[in-house]
Amino acid sequence: MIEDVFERKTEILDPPVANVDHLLVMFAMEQPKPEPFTLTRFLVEAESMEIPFTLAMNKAELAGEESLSEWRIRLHSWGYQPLFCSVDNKSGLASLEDILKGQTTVIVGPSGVGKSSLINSLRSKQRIAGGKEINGLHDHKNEGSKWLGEQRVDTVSKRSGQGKHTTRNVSLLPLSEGGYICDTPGFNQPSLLKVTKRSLADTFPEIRQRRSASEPSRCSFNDCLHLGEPGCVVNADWERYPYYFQLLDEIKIREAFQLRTRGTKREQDVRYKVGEMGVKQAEPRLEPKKHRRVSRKQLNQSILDDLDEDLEEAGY
Ligand SMILES: Nc1nc2c(ncn2[C@@H]2O[C@H](COP(=O)(O)OP(=O)(O)OP(=O)(O)O)[C@@H](O)[C@H]2O)c(=O)[nH]1
Ligand SMILES: [Mg+2]
Ligand SMILES: [Zn+2]
Repeated sequence: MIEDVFERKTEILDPPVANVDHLLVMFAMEQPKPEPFTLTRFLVEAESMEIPFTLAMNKAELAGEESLSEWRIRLHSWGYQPLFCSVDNKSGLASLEDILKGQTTVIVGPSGVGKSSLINSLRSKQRIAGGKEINGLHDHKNEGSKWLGEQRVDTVSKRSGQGKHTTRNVSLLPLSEGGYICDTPGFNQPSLLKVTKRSLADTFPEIRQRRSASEPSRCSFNDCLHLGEPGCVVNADWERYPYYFQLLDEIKIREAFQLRTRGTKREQDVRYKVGEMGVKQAEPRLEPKKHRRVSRKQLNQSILDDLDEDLEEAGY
């Protein structure tokens, strides 16, 4: 039953949730190990939401001191100060609790990193409290188990070290210190739908930093994409430059594709193909039958022919 509808002030897309104050991007130090390109995708997505976010690296107790310090330095060079934590030995949880209280947070990250485990751990206090009244909200008797129950967690796969996609739904849960946390199913490929080829550069702290360091000169061209244009102040001398390049490529293809086919916005319309020498290449995901049957009726045939030609020329 819908009881009230609030004005939409903020919105995130993956998963679709409105009126969020804060995003918690969670990865694990081990099981599964952080994959730098996937982590970059999550960071780019978080930056593009225009909502404050925190990066937490869980399962810190499984990683050696050396690996922790390597990742701390590495992420610092990307422009981030992650919070290392462990749901298992409770380190870092007090700081996280502090950050989360009083806000509505959505937690995102790959499957198996411990999102639901963290939520259970943070909410375990209020479960003991019995559930008569939490944060001024009455616990309706028949809702009690859902509102207060634990989120299901499961071990990561022994073979792959990846999570098993345990959480299937998005659910909003009250925190004992006030505020809400939204548990979400783990996934690996944020869609980056709010990012355009022009705005991508702003989602990389390394580029922002190089541009502001060169004030007031900046890049010679206003529409510089920092791909080695003359007078560009952003060099290629930073670790994630290849990722910037790869994401730009992907977004360019998506934009061209969206422009031509209109109305394919929520489709996963880019996929990766491993090409020569193992270099990954983005290409539009064409679902020939499904896509064409609808489109041919609606779209001018010549537009589709153009698209085919362009793709052919580009070698797809
Ligand atoms: N060693 C260790 N294991 C942890 C820690 N936190 C969570 N786990 C374990 O990691 C596994 C996955 O935890 P979940 O909470 O289900 O992970 P999730 O991120 O919610 O996964 P999805 O729901 O699939 O997205 C479980 O076996 C947890 O017990 C931690 O700090 N250290
Ligand atoms: Mg979960
Ligand atoms: Zn530039």
